[in-house]
Amino acid sequence: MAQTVSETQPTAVVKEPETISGGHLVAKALKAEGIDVIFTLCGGHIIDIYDGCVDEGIAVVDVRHEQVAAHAADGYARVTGRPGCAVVTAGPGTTDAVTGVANAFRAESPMLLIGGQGALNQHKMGSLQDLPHVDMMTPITKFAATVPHTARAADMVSMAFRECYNGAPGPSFLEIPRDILDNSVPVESATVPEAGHYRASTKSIGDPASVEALADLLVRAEKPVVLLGSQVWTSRGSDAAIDFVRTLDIPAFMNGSARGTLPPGDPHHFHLSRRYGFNNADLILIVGTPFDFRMGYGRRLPKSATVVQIDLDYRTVGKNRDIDLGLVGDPGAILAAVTQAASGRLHKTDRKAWFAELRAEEDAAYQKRLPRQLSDANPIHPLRLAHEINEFLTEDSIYIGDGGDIVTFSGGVVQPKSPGHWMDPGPLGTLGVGIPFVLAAKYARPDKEVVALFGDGAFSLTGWDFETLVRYKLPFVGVVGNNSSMNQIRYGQEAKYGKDRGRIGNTLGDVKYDEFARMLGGYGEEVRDPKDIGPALLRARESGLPSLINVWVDPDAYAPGTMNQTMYK
Ligand SMILES: Cc1ncc(C[n+]2csc(CCOP(=O)(O)OP(=O)(O)O)c2C)c(N)n1
Repeated sequence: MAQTVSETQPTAVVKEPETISGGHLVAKALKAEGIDVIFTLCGGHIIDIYDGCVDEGIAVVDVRHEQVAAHAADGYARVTGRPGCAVVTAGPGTTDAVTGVANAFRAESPMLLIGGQGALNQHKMGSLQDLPHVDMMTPITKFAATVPHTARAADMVSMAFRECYNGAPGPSFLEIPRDILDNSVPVESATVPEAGHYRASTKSIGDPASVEALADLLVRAEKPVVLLGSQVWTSRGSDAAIDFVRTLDIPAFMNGSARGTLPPGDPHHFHLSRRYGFNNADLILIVGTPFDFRMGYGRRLPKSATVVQIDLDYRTVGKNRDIDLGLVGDPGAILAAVTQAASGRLHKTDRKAWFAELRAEEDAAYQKRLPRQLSDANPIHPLRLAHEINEFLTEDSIYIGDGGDIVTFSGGVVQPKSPGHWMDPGPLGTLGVGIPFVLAAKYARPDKEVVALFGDGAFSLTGWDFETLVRYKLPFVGVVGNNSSMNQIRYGQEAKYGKDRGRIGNTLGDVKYDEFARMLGGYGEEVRDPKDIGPALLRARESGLPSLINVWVDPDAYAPGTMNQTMYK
């Protein structure tokens, strides 16, 4: 039998180098970061990343608007403590995501937005969807860059994540041209940073002398108060904060994401007496929240009090209001160090009168509001709606507020029962975060119940992604406080220009959001009588579906914050 050439003459085998594409390198770096899901809306520029995600076991959750993808990445970071990731196409995909990135920037939420771009060999030639994305993103991110070579794709993804944690956390942006994702390079030429090996793990307490100085101030103080801000939750310092207020016996107020650090009813939890507390305290400790509009830029703090500020960001400490002591570092680590430095040196009984004074203020404010909270009025008073939602929440309910006046009302009444169970846009005040935050929260924590209150205006901005919740089988209890208008703005217009000229650009149709929910495959009910709110919420919970309870609320009831226009002061 004739022998073939290969059998008779062994030839040298030239082994082709193993190669990997840019899209697959990106996915490997995402995996190393612990990303298990990307939020996205598809486009031809980014398909190679999807293919990489398939190999790495990263879920691809597709939404109906890129703003939703970016807000979901922000929300995912808030809920998990790990950065979120959104992937969008070039041009309009990236511009659509700008608001989500901007919101994460002001809220100090770590996330990576990856945007597509035209191929490098068509650079500035007018390719489809070409825009100067990096220039656009630079002012609203901690880091924005283009990936210039396929071999750098993974390394630069890891770099972008590292940059998210420089000081106070925030978003990064990477633009990756189409050919960079499509091309392949030899595996050995491309660095893929190893999980857990490309950034520091330090949680800094800053200067130990400042920790001692703060401990001394707190031991000596007779009427101290502490305001726990969002960074307490972002840096996962809740346990340290709880230990701090209990060991040092300090009344605590909470704002933003730190709401729920202590549960309502806890002896150290105060809520309605903040103004009184600040006005009468001898020591005010501000932790992880800036002196921005929510704090009246610090101007409302009395000159007589000693003011101490702790923040992750050096630039925030002492900004807008002079302070007596400033500490830069990780809020949880600093609070733990201060607790240790001060413990055993306190005379708790000395503060009994101060606690009693604050509690009396708190109770008086609550009693004053209670009749409206329990109002049987028809149309429904927004405070009654907030009251019913508060009664409905359990320790496992993550509460999301997305709206104007209706959410301002609820902020005073709705109390999350556990740390990290409160989500609002943060200081950018972005309407439309609600549905994306529901998506992120329920996807990340299927064991939790998610409850969201929307203004009808706010819901309309991103409401189509209710369909995404149906598609991914993510049940939640949604409530639309429907006043057929953008009331928070309407109030200011009517107050300034009168009833006739004040209804410009702020009225909405009488939309039945319950029907909208049913049309998309969810659960929906309409409520006009206050006594029906509670049972409707229970039925929504039991439906096991994404739901919207459309509650018609009184369009002529306004929150005090709206009437005083405090957000502009
Ligand atoms: C994206 C965005 N657009 C506009 C605004 C300005 N704004 C603040 S409150 C508000 C009205 C919101 O109306 P709705 O959600 O129905 O709540 P309501 O005030 O009626 O209770 C508007 C338009 C904003 N904060 N965010």
